[in-house]
Amino acid sequence: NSQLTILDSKRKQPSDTVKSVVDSKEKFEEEFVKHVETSLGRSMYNCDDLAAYQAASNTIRDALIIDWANTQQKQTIQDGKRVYYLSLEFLMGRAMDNALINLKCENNTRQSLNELGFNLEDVLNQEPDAALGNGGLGRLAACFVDSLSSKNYSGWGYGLNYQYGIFEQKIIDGYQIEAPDYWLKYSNPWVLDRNEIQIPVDFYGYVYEEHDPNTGKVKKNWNGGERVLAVASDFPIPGYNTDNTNNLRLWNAKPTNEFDFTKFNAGDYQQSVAAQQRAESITSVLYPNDNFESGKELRLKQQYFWVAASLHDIVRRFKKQHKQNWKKFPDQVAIQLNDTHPTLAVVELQRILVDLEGLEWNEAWSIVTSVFAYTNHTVMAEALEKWPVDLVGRLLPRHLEIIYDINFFFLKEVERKFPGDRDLIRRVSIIDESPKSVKMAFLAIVGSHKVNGVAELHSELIKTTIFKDFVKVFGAEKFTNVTNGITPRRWLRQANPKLAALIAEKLNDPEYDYLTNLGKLKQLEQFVDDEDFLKQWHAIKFDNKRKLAALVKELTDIDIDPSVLFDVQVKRIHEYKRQQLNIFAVIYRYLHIKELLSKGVTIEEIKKNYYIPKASIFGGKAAPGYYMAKTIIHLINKVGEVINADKEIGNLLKVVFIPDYNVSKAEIICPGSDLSNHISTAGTEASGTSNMKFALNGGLIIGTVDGANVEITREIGEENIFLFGNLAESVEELRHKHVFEGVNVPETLQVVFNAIEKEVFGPADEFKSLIDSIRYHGDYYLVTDDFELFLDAHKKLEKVYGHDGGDATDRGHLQEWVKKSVWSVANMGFFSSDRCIDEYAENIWNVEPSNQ
Ligand code: B1H
Ligand code: IMP
Repeated sequence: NSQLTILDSKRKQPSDTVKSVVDSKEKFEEEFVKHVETSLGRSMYNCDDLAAYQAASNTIRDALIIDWANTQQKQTIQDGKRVYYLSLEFLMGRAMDNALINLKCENNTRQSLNELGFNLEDVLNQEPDAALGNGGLGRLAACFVDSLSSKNYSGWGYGLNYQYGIFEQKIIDGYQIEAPDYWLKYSNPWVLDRNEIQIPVDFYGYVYEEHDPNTGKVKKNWNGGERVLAVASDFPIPGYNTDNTNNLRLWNAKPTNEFDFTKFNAGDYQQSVAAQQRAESITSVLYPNDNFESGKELRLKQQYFWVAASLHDIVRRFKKQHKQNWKKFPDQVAIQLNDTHPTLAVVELQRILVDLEGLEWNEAWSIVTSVFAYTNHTVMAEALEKWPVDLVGRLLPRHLEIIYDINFFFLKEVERKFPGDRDLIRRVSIIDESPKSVKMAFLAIVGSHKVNGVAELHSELIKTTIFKDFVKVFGAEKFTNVTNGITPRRWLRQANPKLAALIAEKLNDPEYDYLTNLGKLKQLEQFVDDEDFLKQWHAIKFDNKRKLAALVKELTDIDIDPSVLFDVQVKRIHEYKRQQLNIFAVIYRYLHIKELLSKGVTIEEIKKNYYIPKASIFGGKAAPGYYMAKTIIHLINKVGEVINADKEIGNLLKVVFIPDYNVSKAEIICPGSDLSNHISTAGTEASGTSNMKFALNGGLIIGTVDGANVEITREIGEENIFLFGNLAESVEELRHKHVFEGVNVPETLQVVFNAIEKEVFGPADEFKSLIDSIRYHGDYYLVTDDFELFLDAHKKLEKVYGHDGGDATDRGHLQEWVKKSVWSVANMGFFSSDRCIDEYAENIWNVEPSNQ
């Protein structure tokens, strides 16, 4: 370590010039102008908002890079255990606003930009979202890297740098149309391209045996047939209130420079260039499926490319300091598998240790299983990865052999523990016999020392359903729970600056330390009877609703009145998430209102005795190949067209579909909702994380007893959430009943189906499959069973919102609602992703934060 000591003494200290840009306006302005004139090659006279965004980002980034380099050096010198979070998705959203907040230089930057003639919000709005993820799973990874940095852990993320993120959703004639998201149109100031970090990754080829004369043993070798280079792009991840700045390393696929002589000799230059170009296709596009596996060869290629490059990098870093002292590897490295997508890493590490480093199988395997841990995010059958044996064998011939060996030794162990239980052995086998395929979740369990679900209910469910046999084999201790969380820096401070400021003031916490100690929110309880405070709280919510209304107007040209109840459901469109239940209830409400009006009941009487005015706000993307989800989007839009054009209805009811829901829109939508829907069929939503985002911003929840709703209820109290619906334990029986006794469509829902079939919302065939799936195909998601319970829950909550049945535009009566809102926020501390990371660190990774 003497070399390290020398390095340490020589390492650059944060240079005053760069570091001071975050502290001094003069310095910021100087650096900004320098970037405009040199990095961008423009003059201040033709500097538009986009150029200002780039120059400001470059300025802030320079400061960040110094922290980043120091953190890496410090971590290297401290030589502690590092955590690696392997995720095929990182849904980061925008970087600049987040950096300003974590570096605590928002005010200075705002003022500097003002002095230079720019408005901070306009500048921030120039940044495209980094949308390298589908939904919850990818955003969770983004919250986790924020917490790893903010809580002073040494933890890196590894993923892919897709050229195209999740598609841009356009709504045309009420249909979803997908447009490519080429997010790297302009150079990205937040990335450092590490062109010097190049790792060769092989595919295809063949395995051959070699006799080692020294040991007398037969050694397996893999000769790859196609080589691609993995080149690193690094994204610095600033922590809040700390210099600790970790790294998110995303790989790009590039062609090798190695020349294909066979093709050259054949005189086929064009062909050989085409083959080179193909290499880049590996990281060109994110697969746009949420909770669904399409099983495409290119997807498997992405997975191997990514895990091979990441492991090579991790092993290289280890060897740099510990040579081949492999016994130490599990003390230095913890790797978390975000779902089964990186499961090949288990096989790759075993291959590295046995084939390349010459370890004995058992020694290698015990290292492998101490290093890995696996997080399961779903129990839905269509999302569980199974790769055809043929495909794996062709793409990765040596890996398939190793998978078979892993399975062989595992099943031998099962046989030893449960002699003669042939059926158990068949059930837990990693290889499915028909069709012959590799069950990735089983491989991940066998290759890990811990398996966790993402909310209590979900973690219990995996133990009693899909992984039941593995509890028997490995014991229940191998299975654990880490309930998901969200980062309060982005989801409170950044999304809702006014509420964050009010909280800081009430907590007497001018430095906003509560953002890394979210349990402090509890102190808000003491203000729940303070009239002035409630008024301030409500005024902030109203202001946020105004902002949301402005966004809706800008994107859809629909006017919604900020004084009505904003009833929001934004998330990926999926039958299990049940946007159809929500829109059917909206239709029912509309039809009922129309009926009342036709009987001479006045709008005022309806508001008083039946329905308070509300706007139903939807948003979310459907996977491009998911017909039913697209049908739901179409129905929502068609219903909106009819209701919004109905002059009689006025502001009593509006329906909007916000196109292209993404992270930066969520930052406006979450603070602007009164009520949000988390209404999945019980037992299907593993956790949900937007439920937490809405509640942390003072919105109330209507939800089923599913995922993290259960723990949110426990924390905030059941009087502060509107729960309804059948419970997870009844689902199987109800499904069974639907199939064998038929589906019973309640009268209320029948009215809705009739209206759709009478073409009130346009051609009926468009929606036929949706109705048929319920009426004739077993209503798998229990829409019929929960429909009236959903209507009842609405009646209850509208009483609270409307209180004495009065007009909701009178804000005085909202007090009961506002109190629930305060009460919820005060008890949301548990759902900080900082708490998740601490739990992973203690129970799974066995690492401690460094004392910064
Ligand atoms: C979640 C996925 C998912 N669970 C496969 N599973 C994918 C599965 O591209 N694929 O193949 C993509 C995504 N995503 C979500 O994870 C759960 O549905 C949520 O309930 C949970 O909150 C989230 C984070 O744990
Ligand atoms: P890696 O861990 O080898 O990938 O290094 C990541 C980054 O941290 C490098 O680009 C270096 O800038 C920095 N770094 C890592 N180890 C050392 C060290 O021992 N001395 C100085 N810088 C280091």
